[in-house]
Amino acid sequence: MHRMTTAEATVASLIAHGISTIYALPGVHNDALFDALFKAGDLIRTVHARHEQTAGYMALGAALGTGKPQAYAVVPGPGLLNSATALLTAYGTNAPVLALIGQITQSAIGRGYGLLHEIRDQAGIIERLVDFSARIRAPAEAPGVIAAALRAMQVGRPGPAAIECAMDVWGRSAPMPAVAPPEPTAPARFDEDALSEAAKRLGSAARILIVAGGGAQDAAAEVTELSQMLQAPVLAFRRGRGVLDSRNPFSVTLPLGHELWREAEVVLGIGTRLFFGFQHWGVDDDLTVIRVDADPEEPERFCAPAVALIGQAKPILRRLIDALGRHNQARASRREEMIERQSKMRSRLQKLSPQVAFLDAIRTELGEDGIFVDEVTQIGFAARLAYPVYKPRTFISPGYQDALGWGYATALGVQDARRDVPVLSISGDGGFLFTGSDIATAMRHRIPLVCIIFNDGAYGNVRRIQEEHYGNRLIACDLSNPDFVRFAESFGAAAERAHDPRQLGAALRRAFKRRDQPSIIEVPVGPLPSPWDFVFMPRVRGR
Ligand SMILES: Cc1ncc(C[n+]2csc(CCOP(=O)(O)OP(=O)(O)O)c2C)c(N)n1
Ligand SMILES: [Mg+2]
Repeated sequence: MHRMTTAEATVASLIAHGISTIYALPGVHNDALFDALFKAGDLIRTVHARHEQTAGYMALGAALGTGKPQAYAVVPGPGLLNSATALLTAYGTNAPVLALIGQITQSAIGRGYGLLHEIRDQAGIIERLVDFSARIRAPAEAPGVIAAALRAMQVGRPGPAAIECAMDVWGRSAPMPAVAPPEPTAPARFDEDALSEAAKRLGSAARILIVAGGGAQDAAAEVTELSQMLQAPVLAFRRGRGVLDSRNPFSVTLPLGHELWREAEVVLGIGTRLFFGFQHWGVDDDLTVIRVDADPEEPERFCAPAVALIGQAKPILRRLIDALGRHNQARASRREEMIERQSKMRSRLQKLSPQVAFLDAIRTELGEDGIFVDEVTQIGFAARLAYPVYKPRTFISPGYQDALGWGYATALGVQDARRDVPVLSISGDGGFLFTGSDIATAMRHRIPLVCIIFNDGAYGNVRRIQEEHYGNRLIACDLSNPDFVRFAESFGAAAERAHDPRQLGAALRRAFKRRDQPSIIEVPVGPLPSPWDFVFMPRVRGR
């Protein structure tokens, strides 16, 4: 036994669980925590940002880029609320992000004194944002609370957790045993009956569509094998992109997925909500739905599936593949059919050719392992439909929150955690300035992120909707912007302007060579063609 403060025990527990970086913004409530981080030396890095939103998003980006738990620390009240969008997006993307949040002194909590950063019912607020939340009330509680949070973040449906600790409790000390390493998780149990039922139904069905979501990112090899065995195309929209390599003709995005949904006898959803199918495209009695999901509640949400396999996708699919060896019928190749349909779809997507030309330049320069971080902007919308993704976790997308401004900050976290590969962030002029001031963070921590700002001088998406659907009554959509090149240069970043896809390619080549400093490329654009016909498509089944 030796004496440790709550903060020291917390930091030791985080380290024991493999957390090696804290994204952070300090303040008086967390002084003892930061002192413990200082004392931990090289065992844990502290990466401070210029806004709590960025600290939260960086932890989110690091989690999505690595698939491993990540943490951030902020002050209570304003610090928590500033980071709340990142927590919300972590929840929506099932990302294992741990928020460490300060609190006013323990005895004052709930009394309404109006202390610095006091917020009414902080525990209640965080409880609604995440599935696991707790307060550390004494030094001896720290290892147990951290372990429980890390477990909750990874077992079942993954997701964020939040822990608060009062400013006086962080510094309180007590004799403590050495922090124990995390307990190994119990091996998964399989529902053998459900597995063989799924294998039988899949094995005897002719036209199968696999839909991959974010929960399939760690099962790329298994999904690829299943697709081949079943001659089944694999549909992904945002978070499942890259599970099946886009160079495989069976890898499809939304518009071709819409056609295949109409034709399918069986849909196999893997780590996906099947949102577009259920909400937009429809179901009927001729469609058998089979679900693989870590969350036992998810498969029943929209409509009851024929079979639900609950657990991590990778081991379940491995077992399913084994079982299919006994049940799968002989199948004619659909390869030629898929090649032809892909080529027709590419011609249809030429409607978005201005966006696709920029995406082609990006794809060429980013290289095989480079990571693309999506944003809520015209090029992002087109990327979800037409950007070829080669590997899992190389297309990082915000999922259903689609929170404008997530891009640059999240990409900083992706690049910080994945220093081994180039990372590209795209933003519109609108989204970029949410966190563009964190070029300072990229400079401070030498994060070599490359960001392209597609500048149309507007919240372009909003503007086009007002033009097309509201009689051109334009309101709150035109923007005054800084000179983005001079803006970036004023931080010391490398910056240039590119006017067409060829110039963009050359600028990217220069930027990806700079491995010790961030780069910004501004691309001035005019209005771009609407992607929405390829996203919101009519019902094709049922009523
Ligand atoms: C947090 C948040 N606020 C508002 C919106 C609504 N919204 C969606 S797209 C958009 C405009 C985006 O503008 P910009 O980043 O310049 O991209 P562009 O459409 O011009 O390419 C807005 C305001 C949103 N998605 N998220
Ligand atoms: Mg814009």
